[in-house]
Amino acid sequence: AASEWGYWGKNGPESWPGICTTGKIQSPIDIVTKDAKEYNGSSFIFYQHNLSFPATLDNNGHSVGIKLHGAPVHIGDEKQPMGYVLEQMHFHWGAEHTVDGLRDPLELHLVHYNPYYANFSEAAQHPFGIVVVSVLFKLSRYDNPHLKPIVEATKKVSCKVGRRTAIRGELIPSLLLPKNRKTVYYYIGSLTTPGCQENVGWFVLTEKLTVSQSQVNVFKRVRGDNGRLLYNYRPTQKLNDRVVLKINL
Ligand code: B30
Ligand code: ZN
Repeated sequence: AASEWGYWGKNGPESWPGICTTGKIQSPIDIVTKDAKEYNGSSFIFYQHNLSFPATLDNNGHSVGIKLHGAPVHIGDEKQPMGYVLEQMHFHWGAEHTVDGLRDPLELHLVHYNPYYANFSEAAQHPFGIVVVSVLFKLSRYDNPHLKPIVEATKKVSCKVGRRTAIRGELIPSLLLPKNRKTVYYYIGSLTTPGCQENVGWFVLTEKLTVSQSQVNVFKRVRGDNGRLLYNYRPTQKLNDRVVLKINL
């Protein structure tokens, strides 16, 4: 059960090793910008992200997760036109990836799987079955209007694990992505929660969006498996032999 792990105390990340792969390519990491190797990639494309979708938001006990309903949204490139299908999106308050040691207040994960596999869980058992696109949010004095329906939905599910609500109106994924989707940090890592399966492709977009402190505070009031979920980021993991690429797609 999800309640066997958490982000602090006796269920915190130090106690995950029994339930989490303890390999040498774990996530998240600190991205050291001066060490990122510049690279010209093949075109990487977001499909259907400008469409609008009915969406629901769940309190899953360790985050709030968003599911889109309808035609699959996916990403791909010339080599893999079939691409990766968006499974779900969720937030970490306290960003998981730090950049030059600095932690932003919020990070959005768009979790995709390779449709060669039957489903997400199956894909997670195979190298490159999963690709996560990550968007960092820096603190601003102003609310991010595009986060408003998500923040409102979060208030509705915050009292209890397992609650689900519809997101008001429809959700347009591209409004949760920065304008520049062409410059990204790329590295090979893992899922950031138990079982921490490895060989996950990570694309951390270099351009950030914004969020206000009062919007972040709504996330901090979510009740998780072990009381109020004040933060839900895993500490950064060792880079070991890995290289972070800065790709111009
Ligand atoms: S992440 O993007 O690396 N933070 C999962 C997906 C993405 C990441 C981490 C984990 C995942 O799907 N884990 C297993 C399934 N989860 C479903 C879920 O939506 O969040 C079920 C569970 O724990 O029992 Cu959590
Ligand atoms: Zn995540």
